[in-house]
Amino acid sequence: MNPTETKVWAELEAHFIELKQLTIAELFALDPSRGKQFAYDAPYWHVNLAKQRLTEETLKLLLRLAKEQGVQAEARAMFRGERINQTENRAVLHTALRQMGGEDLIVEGENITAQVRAVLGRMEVFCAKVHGGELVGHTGKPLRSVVNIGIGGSDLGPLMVYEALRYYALEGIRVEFVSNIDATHLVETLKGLDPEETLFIIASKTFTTQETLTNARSAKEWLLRGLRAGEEAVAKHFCALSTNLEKVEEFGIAKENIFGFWDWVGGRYSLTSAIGLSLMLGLGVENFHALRKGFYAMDRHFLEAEEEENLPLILALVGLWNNNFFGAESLAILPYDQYLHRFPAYLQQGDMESNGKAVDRQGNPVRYQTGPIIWGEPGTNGQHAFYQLIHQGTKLIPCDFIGFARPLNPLGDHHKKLMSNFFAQQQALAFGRTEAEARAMGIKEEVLPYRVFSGSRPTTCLLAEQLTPESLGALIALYEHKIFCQGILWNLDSFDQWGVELGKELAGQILPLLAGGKESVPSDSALAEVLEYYFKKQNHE
Ligand code: G6Q
Repeated sequence: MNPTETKVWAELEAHFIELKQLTIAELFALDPSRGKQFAYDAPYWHVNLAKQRLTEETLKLLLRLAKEQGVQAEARAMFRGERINQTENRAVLHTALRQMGGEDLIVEGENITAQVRAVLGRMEVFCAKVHGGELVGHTGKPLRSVVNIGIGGSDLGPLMVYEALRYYALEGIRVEFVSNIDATHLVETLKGLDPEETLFIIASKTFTTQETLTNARSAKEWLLRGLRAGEEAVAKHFCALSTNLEKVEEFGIAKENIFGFWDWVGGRYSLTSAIGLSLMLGLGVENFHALRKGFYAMDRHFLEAEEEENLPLILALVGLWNNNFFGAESLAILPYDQYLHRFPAYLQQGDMESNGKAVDRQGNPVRYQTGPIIWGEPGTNGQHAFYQLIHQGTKLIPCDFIGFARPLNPLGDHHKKLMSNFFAQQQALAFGRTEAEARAMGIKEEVLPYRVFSGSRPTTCLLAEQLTPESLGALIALYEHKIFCQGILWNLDSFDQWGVELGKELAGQILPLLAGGKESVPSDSALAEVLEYYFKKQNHE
């Protein structure tokens, strides 16, 4: 059912009309204890929602919405392996990838847990051989550089986690990521790498993605040229992560170097599958499992916690409240930790590819807002750039502030200063600065209007003890399940991505034009016009 058709929707609308009159400052004045009231604990994470524009009544109504939409029943269906990805007729089982206890999961007669365990086992053996120097390159040298070639879901997850957990990276092995079809990415990455010591991981679920295959072929040429070797060297320097074993073998990758996964793993949810091989190689087997442990802890919380305490569900409802009632179009993700610098980009895919949809699960166009625009950068950098618009612009931008109590690099008072900014920004956004306060500070009348801050800009505070593989895994799972809940609340299929497929088709149509191999007329006059310029400049005219 669409959310707007639920019984509680009209009540939410009526409640909103009343609540929107109140600023966050007024909400605190009405109930000074709200700081405690809206605090939540989930594995590894403590979250405070008191600086959101809501009351207990809001959450009560929103939880009724979740009930009417059957969010928890749908969650159980996902964990059980029902085919909830309707448009692709697939199960959605990324949670099975990190299952660390309990009974084996059997779906449609297949032991999913055993399959996952088998691939993880092969990955571990492979990593042990690389780390121990047993697996060597064509010339007998140990493999010290790993280049993961993939894009989208086969890149962003491992790249984000590798950056986030760099502190824990193994010494003596470096991991690089190449995704863009722009040759610059590959060329710049390969500079300084020694082909004798380089292992390429070709990560592609379908093994048909233009960018990845083009980069893989060029990497192969670079390797064979560098080694002055023939195709036989490929077996020692290439492995593949894919569901399409046939296509991988066609590429020439040895069978024992192929790590499979399954159609029930969505690209953007795949980092704990074989797609995480670069992580296991770069961070070590133990850290990879610690990451899975964090995921698993949040999975259990999501599955078992009561609705009122269920953090992914609560975050989803608050997001919907800002999106569908306050009309917020975006959500800023602001990690106060430099290691998390790719986290907003990773979430951009996770959220926008999942819930950037305008057709409901019955195939009808939706008449309400769905997924928000996700963006962000680490703090405090963003404070010196785009926060101006969040503080004083015309748009309402809810923000998630993500921080840690203990730094990984305790240097002087850096962390105290970092975190004082973290807390201060949330306070400033909530309470702003009134005219009277500005005047009392001695601000001159002529600039007073510019020095006033309306406040009442909603923020969520997410805190963990320290950035560890476990807390990172839990954080990712928290957002994954939040996205899932919102998909159900908005009645969307969060697990297809036909927009991505369209891009893949269109690039294939224009390529022959650019390659000059085909006499074909561009289908629109703007394209014809820019192509004229493009070809002229290619010929230095
Ligand atoms: C993710 C999307 C998309 C996909 C890439 C790469 O959920 O489906 O980002 O991961 O297009 O696809 P392959 O892994 O098949 O190369």
